[in-house]
Amino acid sequence: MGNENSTPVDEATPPSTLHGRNIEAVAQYIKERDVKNIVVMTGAGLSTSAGIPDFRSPDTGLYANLARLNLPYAEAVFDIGYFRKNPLPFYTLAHELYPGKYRPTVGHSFISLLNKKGRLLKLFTQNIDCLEQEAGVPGDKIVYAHGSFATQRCIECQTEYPDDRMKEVIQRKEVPHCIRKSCNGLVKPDIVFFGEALPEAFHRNRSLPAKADLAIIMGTSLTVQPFASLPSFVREETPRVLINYERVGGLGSRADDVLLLQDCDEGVRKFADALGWREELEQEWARTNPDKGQKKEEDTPKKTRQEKLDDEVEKLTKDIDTSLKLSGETSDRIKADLEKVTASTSPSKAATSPSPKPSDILTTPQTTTTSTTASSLNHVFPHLNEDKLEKPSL
Ligand code: CNA
Repeated sequence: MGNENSTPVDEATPPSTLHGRNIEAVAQYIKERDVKNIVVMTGAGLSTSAGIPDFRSPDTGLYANLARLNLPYAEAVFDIGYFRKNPLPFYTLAHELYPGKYRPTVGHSFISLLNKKGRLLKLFTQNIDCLEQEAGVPGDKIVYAHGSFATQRCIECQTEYPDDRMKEVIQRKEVPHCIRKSCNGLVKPDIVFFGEALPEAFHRNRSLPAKADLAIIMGTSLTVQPFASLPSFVREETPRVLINYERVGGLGSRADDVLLLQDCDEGVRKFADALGWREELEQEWARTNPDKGQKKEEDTPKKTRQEKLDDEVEKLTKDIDTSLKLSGETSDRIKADLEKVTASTSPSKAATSPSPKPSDILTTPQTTTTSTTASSLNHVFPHLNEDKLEKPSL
């Protein structure tokens, strides 16, 4: 992250750009100045109300639950080395997370509405669920910082794989191979795995926050670099709005920062109320395939957010558990392969992820714990290690 001071600004300090440090003042600023260059930055928290668990939450996060399974370590599911040997766990997960299953949230629709009103400069998302596009945000307005399921290619010869075939293969829970018969390499969605570079689009666009007239940050812990630095490149006098359960990334330390420490959907509704856009927001959201997700919940007894996430995680872990019931022979082969992979693990990975002891691999079921690495997502994307970052030149 940038060298930004993270001390919350004194309540008595007057904002320099806004009339007040609240969402009504931000709405007033948008209207009075006819603000058109809004940059939005999002993370997993924007999609949790759609039923997609985040990765790291101690009990409901995917990693916490994957750790109970026979993977050598939970993050192996996104490890390119492991994927080459055993792509099945990833494809089981992909079957669950594949776009089209979940309904976008009101938060996603708020971003689409910003775009329809000609006020969205760019959306930077860390998410891989493509719900932004499903909500109506055009692809050219989105920077998928960690890639997405939108495209896929052979990991050997890089030949692109057709979208319709990918959908069919994932629905059948199969593993796709290169369309070039002579190659037959494994196909993988363009999601950033361990040891892979960030998409070129991220680097091309990462100076945009400095041109923004307003930044909105939603549903992210701002722990993954270099994404986490983006808000610090917003100009000092430019208002920044954080909508998140918790204060993150030094937001609140500037005079024109406005914090809505609450649910993303509630926060954007409050924002829309202040802008006088509430009805349009609800209409925008109503367009997002109401037969999926939330609609069904209206017909069934109401579950708490926690219960819904628990259900989703349990279903997912059961599916993966089933896929991973390996025969003794396969298990031995993978164990031997993994010992080789472990031996050749890159230094950044080794530094951030507890290396499984060969004797633990595929033999010792891991308990669900919040490891110390859970406080940072560097273990998810070790190549994003802060030390290795080039700062955007602004
Ligand atoms: P994170 O580190 O899990 O942080 C999520 C943040 O959102 C936390 O600060 C939570 O308190 C907050 N939060 C969770 N739910 C809500 C809510 N409903 N309203 C308000 N705040 C909420 O996730 P990040 O995105 O910061 O981490 C980056 C990783 C997670 C990226 O690489 C993603 O690819 C990855 N991820 C993506 C998805 C997805 O595509 N939907 C799901 C899980 C993980």
